[in-house]
Amino acid sequence: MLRPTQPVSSYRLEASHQAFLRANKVIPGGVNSPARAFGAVGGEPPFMARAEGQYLYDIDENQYIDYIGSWGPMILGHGRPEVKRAVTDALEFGSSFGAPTLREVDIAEAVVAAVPSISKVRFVSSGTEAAMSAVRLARGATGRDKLIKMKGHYHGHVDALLVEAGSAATTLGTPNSPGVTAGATADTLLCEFNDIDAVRDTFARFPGQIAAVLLEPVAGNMGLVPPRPGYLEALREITRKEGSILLFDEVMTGFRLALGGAQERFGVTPDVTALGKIIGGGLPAAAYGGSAEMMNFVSPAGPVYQAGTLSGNPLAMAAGLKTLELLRDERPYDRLEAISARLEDGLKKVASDAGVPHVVQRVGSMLTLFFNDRPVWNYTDAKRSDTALFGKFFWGMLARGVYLPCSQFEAAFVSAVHTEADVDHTIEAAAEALRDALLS
Ligand code: KE4
Repeated sequence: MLRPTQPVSSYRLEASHQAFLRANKVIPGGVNSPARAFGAVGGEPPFMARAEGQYLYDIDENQYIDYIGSWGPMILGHGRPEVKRAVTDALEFGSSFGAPTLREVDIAEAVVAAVPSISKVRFVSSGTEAAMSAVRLARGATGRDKLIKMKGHYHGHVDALLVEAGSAATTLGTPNSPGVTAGATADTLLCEFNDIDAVRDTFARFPGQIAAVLLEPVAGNMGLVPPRPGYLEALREITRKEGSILLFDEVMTGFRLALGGAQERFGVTPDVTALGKIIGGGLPAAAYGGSAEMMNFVSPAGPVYQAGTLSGNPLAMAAGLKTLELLRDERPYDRLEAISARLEDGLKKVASDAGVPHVVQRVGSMLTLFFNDRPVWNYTDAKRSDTALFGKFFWGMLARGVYLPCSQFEAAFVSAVHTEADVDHTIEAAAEALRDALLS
């Protein structure tokens, strides 16, 4: 249950502060991923002690309604008993073998049944690996070197894709990270998302040289930015005509926007799909897949090399398979739509009543409140947002027990166990937090 939140003035992060000091002595920035570092909002992150359902509890025993959900995986909420049991049962047989197991086949068959573009799938351990391997596959299958990437889209931290990347790469203002060599990105061509002419022009400039167009079909890493009507269809048509691979990075949208992901929701079928987050049910797992013909280029069936010690890890497969089975059987998508729409409407009303420039953008259970005076269709639009106001608003929400994504350039995630009462609390907190933010 949601506890009554304490007065904002009594919100404390003492234990977390001490933990952060300790962590900074032995971990860069005190975190194992910059997205958690609060770089975009200032201050220090709470250290979490435990999570249950839609709630997080930090080591100062503050309770939060969780709109991060581990950045996407926890669509069923934290600690779903069937998922926990699947992991503990699997653990009885061993945690890793370095040899094939039936669990990997079981979940591969579940992915093939769910995702329209996939007849064969390879599991890896992170979304970065999935996107990186999918790009290598596209280049290996076509014999072409160039790759079109969208500005503000994030595909993990592989060198070739850390170019005007979104998520924390944008938040921390380091879209082109030191250590990424010019050679590593020489074949990466950038287009604005939702600008189909830019894609056509790029193909005209590099005829026969572009292996793939890589994108998040619904962008979540510059805040939530949907595709313009017809944009995905046009990309499909252009890539087919040009003999280029359409590569959907559905690490975030896969199994979230529909069981079959954005490609099911929008009815556009890519050639290769990268998956992650939900597919591991909260444990480290990701994957990439496509037609049998395409995937048979991947070693050892074909020449494109890719490998991984913990790929298809039995515990992660158990958590992922149970999660996919529950999503398949329970189909929470209508409920996710309804509860997320309630949140969207409430945030719109709060921002309108406060008279602050804003736009709330949502697809399914992913949404972003942009402090921006016009719709956000691409990276240039997103970067016009009032990130200072967002930072103040974020802390006001945190102190009122609502954990939003700690950056204007991230999407919030609603789970199947968020309730109307949680949303109503969130909206009440938002009205107060925005009032205070505008006064400070
Ligand atoms: P990982 O390597 O973090 O598992 O996945 C990389 C990735 C690939 N593709 C998309 C569309 C993604 O959103 C991600 C990772 N998303 C970020 C959140 N914006 C993960 C959070 C983090 O970096 O800590």
